[in-house]
Amino acid sequence: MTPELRYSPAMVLHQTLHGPRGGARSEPARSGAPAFWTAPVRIRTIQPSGASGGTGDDDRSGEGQIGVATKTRAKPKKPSQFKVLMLNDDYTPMEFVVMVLKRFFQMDLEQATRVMLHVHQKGVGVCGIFPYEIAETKVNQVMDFARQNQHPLQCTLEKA
Ligand code: TYC
Repeated sequence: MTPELRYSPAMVLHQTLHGPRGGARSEPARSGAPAFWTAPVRIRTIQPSGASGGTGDDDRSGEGQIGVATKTRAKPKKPSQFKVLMLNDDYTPMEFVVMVLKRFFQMDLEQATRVMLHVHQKGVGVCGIFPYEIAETKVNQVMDFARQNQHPLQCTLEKA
């Protein structure tokens, strides 16, 4: 028997819950992946000898079969980011666009003016990058506010 394959049930359970060294989250991520982006883990278990009608030997007897079980740890989804884009039009007043950028994207006057002028000149510009639900909320807030003020200002989102 290979000594390093002899794990107690408690160790196997610990590995299943916490990963090979019990501290995957606190270890520096390999290959530059974010800490929450965990790799599938391989765990080893010791199976009781004989699937049925075994001798009753447990893994301490040295007679138990060595089995390899693979278990994929639940991998938390990396939140995908979305750009909120502002589109140019010929009718919305520049002052209104600046007000929108200040109000919904927490820009100061200088930033908001720069972004507004960029959109005015290029046709489209990025107001910010957010997780999907926040980006969607911002788009709705901008569109509602523009509609209430009878401006045709358009805002949309795009995967970052
Ligand atoms: N082009 C508009 C004007 O000349 C100003 C404007 C800028 C409108 C940015 C929309 O997203 C926009 N009044």
